[in-house]
Amino acid sequence: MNKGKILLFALASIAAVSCVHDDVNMSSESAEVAIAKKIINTSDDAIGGELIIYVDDQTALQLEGAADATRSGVMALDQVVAELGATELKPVFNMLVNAEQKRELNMHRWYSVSFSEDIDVEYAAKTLAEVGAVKRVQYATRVVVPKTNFVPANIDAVAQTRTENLPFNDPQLVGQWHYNNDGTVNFPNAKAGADINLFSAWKHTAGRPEVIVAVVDEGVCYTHEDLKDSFLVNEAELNGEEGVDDDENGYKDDIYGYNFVDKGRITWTRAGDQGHGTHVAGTVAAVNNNGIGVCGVAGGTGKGDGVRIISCQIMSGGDAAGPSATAAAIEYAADRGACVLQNSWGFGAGQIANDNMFETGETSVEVTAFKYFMEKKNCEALDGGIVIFASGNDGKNVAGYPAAWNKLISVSAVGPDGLPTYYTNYNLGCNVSAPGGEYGTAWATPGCVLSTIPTDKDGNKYAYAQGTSMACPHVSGIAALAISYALDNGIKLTLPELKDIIVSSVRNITDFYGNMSFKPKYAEGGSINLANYKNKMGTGLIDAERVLMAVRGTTCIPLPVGEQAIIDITNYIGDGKCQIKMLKSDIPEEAIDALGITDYKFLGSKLVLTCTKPGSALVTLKYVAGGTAVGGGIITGGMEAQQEFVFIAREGVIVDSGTGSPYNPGGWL
Ligand SMILES: [Ca+2]
Ligand SMILES: [Ca+2]
Ligand SMILES: [Ca+2]
Repeated sequence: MNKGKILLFALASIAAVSCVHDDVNMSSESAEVAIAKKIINTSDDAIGGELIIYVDDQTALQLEGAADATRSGVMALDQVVAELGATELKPVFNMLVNAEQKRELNMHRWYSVSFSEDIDVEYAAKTLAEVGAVKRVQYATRVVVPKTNFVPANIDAVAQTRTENLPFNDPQLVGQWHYNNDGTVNFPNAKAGADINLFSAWKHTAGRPEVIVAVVDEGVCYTHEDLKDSFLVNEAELNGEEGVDDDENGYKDDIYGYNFVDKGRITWTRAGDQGHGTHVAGTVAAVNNNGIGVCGVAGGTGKGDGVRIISCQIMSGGDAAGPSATAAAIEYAADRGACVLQNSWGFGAGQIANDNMFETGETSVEVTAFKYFMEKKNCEALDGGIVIFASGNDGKNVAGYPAAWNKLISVSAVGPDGLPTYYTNYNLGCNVSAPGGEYGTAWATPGCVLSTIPTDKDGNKYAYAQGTSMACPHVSGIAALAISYALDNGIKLTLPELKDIIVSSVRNITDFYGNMSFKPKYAEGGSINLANYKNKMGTGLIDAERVLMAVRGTTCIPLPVGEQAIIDITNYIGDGKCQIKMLKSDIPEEAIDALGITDYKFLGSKLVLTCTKPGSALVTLKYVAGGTAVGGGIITGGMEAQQEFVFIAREGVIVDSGTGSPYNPGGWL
């Protein structure tokens, strides 16, 4: 039967049953408007054969008690469902787990309606919206599966001149410039410091297994040699029966996560699978210091102490899940205990115009799922879940959705030169930057992000890739480190506090574009105009150690290596003008060793010192608050006070986006 025939048939049916529609008493014009307002998104890019509806509470209750899954007992709805020949009317969310909290968020009111793909989906949406019990109708718009070129890593072929001691023994860590860039990576104008400053962050923590990161992506290869020990394993399913939901959580055999596209086990070997999820997961949680492969941002120290991941598979064989399955994947992440949601996926930039359109009266099925994730407290150190997104690879001055939504952190990408990558989205809706890597035609691939892939036909298990998809898991890993560090120190963070810490713990990159106006598009020819990106790469380049020190409440003082530095404490205490005198403090031996500090002395409000090697150290500085001497005895004077700082010495780029730094060494170009 062709589409036209079905349409005509359905129109005739509606005319016959219109007396039961609730909107029948309205004027036809206002009824049209009311119906249109119920419809979320547009049919552009929507798939046929599925719509998502949000019903009123009474109907939801009736549906829950209904014996037939396509019968609500609400006559108007049942008639439309029958007209559409719906094969399935099923709840989007899983009320078997944590039902009470889900009811408060009205999650029980979302249903997915499946019907023949021959039926015109716009017509079906309008017909459902005409039913009074249906409060919203959402098109099943699919996200764009990111197309990524993965180039197998052959570490021997990579021209690495790096010789400094690395913190862990993983052989390919030397190629992971994005963690700690000493400027030797084979990339034009590579800049030391264009990285997430991870090595010194690892001195504070490298993760904790209580912190669960959900990787919403393609399936993650759970047999990978450098990832298999990083999974949160569902023991009941691991030791249970095939085809049985052993832990009664609504999902059969969800040992390492769940495949929301094919409804079953995680997969990564279907034709069309790229390895995208495995690459992203490796950046978060490849096992550190195991003598194998690469490192992950929060991959521990080799003692089984890294963060744990679960795979929430929303892409398979080049297909993306629709919104109901995506929403269920996000819900599943929360129900399995995740407190970080890693998302390198989304709609194309501009496909959804603004926050109002995305939230649509605060109710779309994805928004409902995100709200649940953000509200669910899964970790003692954080009162909700943090959601991190890639800003998208459209090269546009706006992030795609969901990344652009103001409740989520979205990540833009810089290259090994610290400059924006040609593909990254920037400006509107972009919150923070991280290394995403960049291909070049002239020098192979070492400027890309190096991580894990499922074993390819040639036996490669590691690959380079570029994209905001690759930048995003750096921030997810850092969020996981922040939560781990808070757990270590008995600190409890609220979700807004953690978001504030992440977007404010950055180094300023765009002041250092120098006189360079254009940057070549190394991979595709042409160039990008850097003026368009100035101050528009979110707040700046995220810095892992600064994130941890912000969790601790300790101010960072950036210092150069190999030249004398003057720290004026009034830049950090007071407004830069107040009367503060430093007191002689002993700089701890540890700090002197870590930074190779020589010739330090206190002069008025200033500490003068020279760091001879890169590193970081905690230092407590003492000062007089009020007057120029401490009061006591026959002296009326100030009070002795002290504050802890962390000194961070880096070679090359040391850029402080705060107002505190008196240093402006080097510059970028
Ligand atoms: Ca299960
Ligand atoms: Ca099972
Ligand atoms: Ca490793």
